[in-house]
Amino acid sequence: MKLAAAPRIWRCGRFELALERPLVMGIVNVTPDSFSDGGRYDDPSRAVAHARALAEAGADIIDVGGESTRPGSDEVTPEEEARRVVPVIEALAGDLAIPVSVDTRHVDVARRSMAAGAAIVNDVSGFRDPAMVTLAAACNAGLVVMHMLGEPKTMQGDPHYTDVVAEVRAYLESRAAVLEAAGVARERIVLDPGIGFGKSTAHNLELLRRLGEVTPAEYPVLVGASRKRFVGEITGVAEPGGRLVGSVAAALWSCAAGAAIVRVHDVAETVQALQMWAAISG
Ligand code: HH2
Repeated sequence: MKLAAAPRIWRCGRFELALERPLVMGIVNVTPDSFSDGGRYDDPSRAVAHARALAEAGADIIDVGGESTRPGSDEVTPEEEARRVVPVIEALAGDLAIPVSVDTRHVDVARRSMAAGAAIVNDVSGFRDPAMVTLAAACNAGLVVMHMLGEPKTMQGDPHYTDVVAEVRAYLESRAAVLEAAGVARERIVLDPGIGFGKSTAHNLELLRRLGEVTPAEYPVLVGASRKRFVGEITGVAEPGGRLVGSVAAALWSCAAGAAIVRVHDVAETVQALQMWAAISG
């Protein structure tokens, strides 16, 4: 399955990313409590070193987050979040040749991150906050618009959909329409079904299985399945760091089903798998 009508480029500030092959977004969580790498990179120098290593390993984008949005997590104040991410983004944007993305749902953090050099705003709440829409319209950053049911604190309580694919699609379409009506060019927008954000394992699997139906073909799709709980549920691997192979399998499936970007912790391994997939698929 191919997203034939999707644009061939993603405009992200001063970057124009070609979407001729799937891109790999490497994750850097500058947090004490992220589900898989919390506490490992919460010191700025360790976060910067890790991001550089991911770029070396072949990442096309580095996504920097300062708030865990794992199920049950508490919200972090925008001040604290900015304190975590801004110095890291500044250091990376100054010397990496690839775009740096900020993973935030807070407008002040997005604004300060862009001032520090972030070229992409990745909002797990799908630009629900009208102030985020206004900011998006006033800048030229790339935007990742993700679907999340409710809030991280409660989203895994008992997620319910009549038709998960149709409902996620309707949400993403409506958020993209709001952004475009505010003046955002379509070529800046990427949509993301939000694997694990208010979804059971069955919901995640259905979204991946029917990925081509989850978004309108005009928009590139990003999938973030890396090390997530459903990978653990299916494989029986309790420790997130042990879910590498299952995660790479999910990334490969996603790309074969049309994803333009995969968001992963294990960049080198994902890049290697995608190189083989690309060579075989021609
Ligand atoms: N998943 C997480 C965070 N941000 N952004 C997008 N666009 N898509 C995702 O699937 C996504 C995301 C959760 O993963 P992680 O950052 O590793 O964990 P935590 O939220 O605990 O920091």
